[in-house]
Parts: sequence; C-alpha cells; structure tokens
Amino acid sequence: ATWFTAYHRFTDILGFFNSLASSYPSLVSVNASIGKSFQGRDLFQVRIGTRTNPSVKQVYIQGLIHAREWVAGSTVQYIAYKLASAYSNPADPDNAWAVRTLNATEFYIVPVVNPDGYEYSWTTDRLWRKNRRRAVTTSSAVGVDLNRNYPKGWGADPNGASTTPSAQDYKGPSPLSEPESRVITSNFVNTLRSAILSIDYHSYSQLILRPPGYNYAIPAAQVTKLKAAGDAGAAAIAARSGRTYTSQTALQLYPATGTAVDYAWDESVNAQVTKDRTNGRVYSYTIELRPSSSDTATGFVLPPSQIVATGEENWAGFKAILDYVRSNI
Ligand code: 0X9
Ligand code: ZN
Repeated sequence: ATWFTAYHRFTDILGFFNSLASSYPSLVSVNASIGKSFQGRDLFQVRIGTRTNPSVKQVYIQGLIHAREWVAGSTVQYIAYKLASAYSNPADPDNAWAVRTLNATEFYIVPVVNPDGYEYSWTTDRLWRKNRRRAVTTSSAVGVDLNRNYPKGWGADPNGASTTPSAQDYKGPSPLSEPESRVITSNFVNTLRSAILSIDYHSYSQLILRPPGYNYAIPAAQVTKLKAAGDAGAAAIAARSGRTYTSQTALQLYPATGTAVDYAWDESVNAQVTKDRTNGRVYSYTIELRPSSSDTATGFVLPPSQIVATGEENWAGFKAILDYVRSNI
C-alpha cells in the first residue's frame, strides 16, 4: 500500500512486478529477460492479458528510456497495477472498463528500458539521461541517448540529434548501436503482431506528443485520428486533475530523430507485424509527465508526494486514449 509513496531501485521495481504476477497469476506474467543492457542487467517485460481471445490486439507501454525521469517509471507501474487490480476486483470503479478492455486487448510493458542509466541516476548522478556505454574509442564520453538511437529517421535531421559523444542527445555511432535499443526493437517486432497503441512515458512538461517527431509525411486520415486520440487523453487528464497536458506533434516541440514514437508508428507497417488495422499503423505517443514546462525548479526531480496524482491523471488519460483507439482502428 505504501509502494506509490516513493521511487524505487531497479531490482525493487522487478520485485513489484513479480509480486503483481503472484497476486494475479492468471492475468499477469513477467518475462524476466528479453535481453541484456550494456552492463548486463536483464531488461524484463510484463504481460497483462487473459489468454482467452485469439484475435486479441496488443498495447505496448515503456518507461525509463531516460534515466532521470523517475516519474515515468512510477506511472508505468501505476497503470499496470490499475489494470490488474481493476480487472480482478468487482468493486473497483474501473472493473467494467478493465474486463471489457482485457477481453479484447493484452498489454506488453517494458517498465525500465534503460536500467544501467537508471541505477546510475540513483548512485551517482540524479540527472543522468543516457545509457552507460562508452560508444566510441575516439572520446572518453559515456552514454548514448537511447531516444535518438532507434532506426526510424536516425540522424535524418542534423537538428534532431547530436553527433558529439558527450552531448545529452548523442545519437550513437550508428542506428541500433546500443544493446538496449536492439533489445527493445527486436522484442517489439517479435511480440507485437497486432499492436494498436504504443506509449513511451517521459518527463517533464505535461505533453501528449504524436508523430511525426521530425519532418516526414503522415497520411491525412491518420493525422486526424492520431490527433483525436491524443486530444481525448488530454481532455481526460484535465477532467481528472485539472492539469493541462498539451496535445501536439512531437515535431512541434522540437525535431528529434531516431526516437521511440516514430519507430513504433513506422515499424508497425512492416512485414513482421500483421497489418490487421484499418490504419495499418499503431497509434503512437510520447507522453511527458509532471511537472509543467514552467516548473524548471522541480524539473526531473518530482517530489514522491506527486506520484499518485500523476498516476491517477494518467490512468484517466490512458483509458481515454485506448478507448478512442479501440473505436477507431
Ligand atoms: O527529447 C526527448 O527525447 C523527449 N523529451 S525529454 O525531455 N523527455 O527528453 C521528447 C521526444 C519527443 N520527440 C520529439 N520532440 N520529436
Ligand atoms: Zn525523456
């Protein structure tokens, strides 16, 4: 009951999901390793689903690709906890929603994309962002920005990522140069055969960002639907907590290349993934959590007293986005 009053270390987050699986064994399972980080930590994946519907669609959620964005971790944990407990508890106000949704949808969650960076943000540098690999011998700098290392659009815009190894947005020496991005992308194409929605949680600035994240074309019909689902999420958050999350394209924030939001949108049309969606694409979002963009004094170091409020408003936002998607695939 006190879990969401504090942030937690990587091993304890794994323990939280293992105990969620013990509490709801027919609904929740943990794949202890989908692959390893540079320093040898296991990236784990959580599945929440009933295994009753053969035409089930997948929803993918990830967090903590950026080490210092701790509330992204707690929010992913919160959403997973709500899915499992609401489904399993008839008295829960979200029970009917969860039963209806889990009858048609299964959830694949990678709670900690960047475990090496995340642990480093606890032990050594609270504001660490990147992974912990020294990527090139020509520099002593450590760390590649995993959210610039995806293959979609890697390096396509010189303003979308840095070529300097010490930079916070260093794109790495090549697309998928990093073990963590290779694990995440091969897992994505291997497990998400009929994915309809992908969300990558970050902080901060209270934004719901949709593709494109750099300058490329998206068919007009998809533009309309991507915007509508994001807008629905922002409206639900405002209704729950009064907080403003701005729904806009990622490119409107600033161009970024080789990112998760563009990868998920793009990869879902490729041959490995079954094209049984009306759009032929997943709905893909990067959501920037609390605090607001003007609260630079708080920034990435959101007090733990706001974990539950951030989780609650984003549970509402998540449900609204998914409801729109399920009605408009
Ligand atoms: O720069 C990022 O990777 C994300 N922001 S953060 O402060 N969490 O680092 C936003 C990426 C969204 N995509 C684009 N802006 N294109
Ligand atoms: Zn981030």
